[in-house]
Amino acid sequence: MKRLLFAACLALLTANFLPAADALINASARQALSLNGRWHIIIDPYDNGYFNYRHEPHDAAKNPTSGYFLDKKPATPSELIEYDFDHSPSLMVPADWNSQDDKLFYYEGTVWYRRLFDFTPHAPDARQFLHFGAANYEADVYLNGKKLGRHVGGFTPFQFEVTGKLLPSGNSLVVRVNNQRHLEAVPTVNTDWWNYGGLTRDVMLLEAPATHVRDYFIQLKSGSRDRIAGYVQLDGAALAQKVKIEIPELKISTEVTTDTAGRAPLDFALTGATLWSPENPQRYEVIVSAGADRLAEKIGFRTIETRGTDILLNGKSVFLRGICLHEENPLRGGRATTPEDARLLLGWAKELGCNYVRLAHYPHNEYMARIADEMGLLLWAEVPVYWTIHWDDPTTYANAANQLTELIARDHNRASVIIWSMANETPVSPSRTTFLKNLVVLTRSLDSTRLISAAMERHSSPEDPNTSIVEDPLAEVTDLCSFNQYIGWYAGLPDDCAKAKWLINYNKPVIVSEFGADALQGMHGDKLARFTEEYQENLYQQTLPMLEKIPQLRGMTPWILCDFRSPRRPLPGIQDGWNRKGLVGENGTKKKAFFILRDYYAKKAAEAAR
Ligand code: GCB
Repeated sequence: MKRLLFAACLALLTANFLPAADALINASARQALSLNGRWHIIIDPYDNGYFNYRHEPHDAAKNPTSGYFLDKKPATPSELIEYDFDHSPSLMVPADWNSQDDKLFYYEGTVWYRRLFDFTPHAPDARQFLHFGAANYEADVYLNGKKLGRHVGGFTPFQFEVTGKLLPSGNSLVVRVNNQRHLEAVPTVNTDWWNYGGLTRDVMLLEAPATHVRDYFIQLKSGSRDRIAGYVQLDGAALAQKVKIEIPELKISTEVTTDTAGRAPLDFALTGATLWSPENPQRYEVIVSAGADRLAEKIGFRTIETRGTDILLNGKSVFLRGICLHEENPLRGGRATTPEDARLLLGWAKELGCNYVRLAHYPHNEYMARIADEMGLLLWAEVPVYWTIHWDDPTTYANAANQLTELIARDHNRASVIIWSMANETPVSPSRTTFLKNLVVLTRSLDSTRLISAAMERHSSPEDPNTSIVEDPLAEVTDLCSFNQYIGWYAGLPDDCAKAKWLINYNKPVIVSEFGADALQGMHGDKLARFTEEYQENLYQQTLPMLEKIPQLRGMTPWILCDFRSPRRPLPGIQDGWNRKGLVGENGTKKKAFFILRDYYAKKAAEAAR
């Protein structure tokens, strides 16, 4: 009974996080009016535009006052309105606010954004959707003075249908974005990255035919190298109709009929395809059409599975030569938002000899996965279930489940994405394990074609401090055994690596999801002098052979490609608000350890080619 109640409660709470994963798939292929560019803003630290002076939300208050920042024009000259978007400053979208204005560098609170636009429909019966790539962390969206809804979660897309609500000219779109941290949120208050706020990803007004393709899942069937399995999902009035899927280069054309809910399973032969791999990231144009709607994009096909302690890519054992990444452009200092940012970061990973990247610690923008598809990089994608989440709070679970669902919905056609990660360094307890196991069940129900993991932890054996044990009940249900370890930085000195022994009793592939040391680029000294490039180099030199002693080792993602901003790192003259574990410094210069890892990966690649 208790369980039933919990489930019912969860269903209700999940409903509160709507829209969950109902954003249009392949949004960038749609007819779109870009709303990127300059938006007028009002900085509102007391949330004056949202709450009245009794601290009731205006949304709910009986007597709304003039504080409601909805771009209202005074009806009479004497009407009191205490804000004015037209004469307020502006910020660029997409971008974080912190790196655009010194005043906003440490800001955590509300900023109101306003954008005016005109609109002419392209087809008389078309439907329109306001689509946000992401807003960190909470967004309340208003069009022409009316609330469209709210979205919670800083890194995944959401949209609102606005059909019939648009004017030919002078539409006013107002968004309240709030990036305050909360204990019960996902992530919680405590992280090791910058809490960039704002409309951090593209904003678009999308148009789609009255009945259109909302979603499709077109990937190789789990365990098969020549059959596609998946589904198409329509949205609109004519839900039951024919949908065509074509892959012209392979001369594939197949038709399915959707049911009255607009859904049809897909199951057809993929003959003659070259499978996608990092060495040959072959993609094919896939066209999905239904009535007046036609969507196209390039999709790669590959399989990923485990057998014993091996990871098999297209049936062949693969070693994951990886690196961790934050979604930040160090050269500019701010959130990475553009295709150029993605190419810069993934380009450095390629130079390092990587075939794999861990996108830490939250969903990165969609360009990352699309460009990884194109460049041939395998990906680990993650949700911000980080450190000490409120495991017993059903709203926290609903929030995490919603963010995970939205991430999977957005990227489930990307060949590059091979791993969904549930969490990072979470302290083992019964309620934490239940929480994460529930996320695993959810993920398997949404996508049976990819591997599931989480960055877990190791601890030292009470009998022998040099023996590291990895033991976590979560590892019983994940496909990989992944863990972070910092021997030589947070635990002991690099020389300790030589004495290290491992006790990992899982017959699964092991991925070391983090190791590293801080080094200020250009700071030199003894190999035991903290924060020097030599210390970091020494740590890499000692760590790599230590990890090779793990028989199940099938990959690694050292921490981290680039230095990144973090308020946890105040050491003056060295950190200055940056986590310095990057292999590339804040100015783009490579540190000595970069070349140690590059040489190791060159050796691993040569071994694999033999
Ligand atoms: C970790 C965390 C990562 C931190 C890193 C560090 O274990 O997963 O988010 O930034 O260590 O530098 O301490």
